[in-house]
Amino acid sequence: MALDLTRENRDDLLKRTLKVITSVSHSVCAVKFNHQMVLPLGLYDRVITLVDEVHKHEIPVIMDAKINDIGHTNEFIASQYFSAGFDAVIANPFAGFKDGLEPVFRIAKAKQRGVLLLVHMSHSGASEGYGQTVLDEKGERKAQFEVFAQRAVQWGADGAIVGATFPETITRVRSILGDNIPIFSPGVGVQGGSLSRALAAGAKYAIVGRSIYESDDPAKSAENLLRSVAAQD
Ligand code: 3DU
Repeated sequence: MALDLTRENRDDLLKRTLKVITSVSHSVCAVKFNHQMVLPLGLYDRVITLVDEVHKHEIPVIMDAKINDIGHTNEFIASQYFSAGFDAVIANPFAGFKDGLEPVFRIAKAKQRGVLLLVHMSHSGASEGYGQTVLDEKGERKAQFEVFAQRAVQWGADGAIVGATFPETITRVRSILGDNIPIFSPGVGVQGGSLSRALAAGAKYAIVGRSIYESDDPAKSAENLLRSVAAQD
């Protein structure tokens, strides 16, 4: 579950987020935060409380930092999120490995945390970057996301993000990743992606935000999503 709630008042934001966590904890296998929560609430101020709260339910917490800078800052960013208790971070392979994401992988390995790579995002403009045709290191024409899927294997990523709005891309990425690197798929629901199609195409996990936390009954919405998957099995 992605938790990107918006409230003008920070106390309201914290209270509502805690309430959603408690109500859906039996239906989700991980919780993901992004800057939407860290900016208003502060990492060591109140986000750390949320991370602890999720951990009380024995659920891992992912920081969707989309890390994308030079190694020097990437290293500090990743280590701060791991210090605050996050179990995994999301990083952007456009930054490259050498002097880019290498320190993120190194720290994650040392601390036994995870790194998930954005292989193809879910919004329509994602194809402008992740879907562009490029020449790989051997000079072969490939889609950018195919190169990123290969990098996920080479760099030892713990997961790959591929939008549910691009099911054929999920299938192609899955064929490159094999069974060892799971695909996490955002874009289900409000962004127009289909949960059943994403899973059938090869995603292992769906990342769902607004369809759960903005509904009148988040617990029920999460249960309904689970039930729809079970019915498919
Ligand atoms: O559209 P939703 O409300 O279900 O939220 C999707 C979440 O997944 C949100 O946190 C967003 O930051 C994240 N995400 C994408 O939507 C697309 C990506 O490619 C990667 C992450």
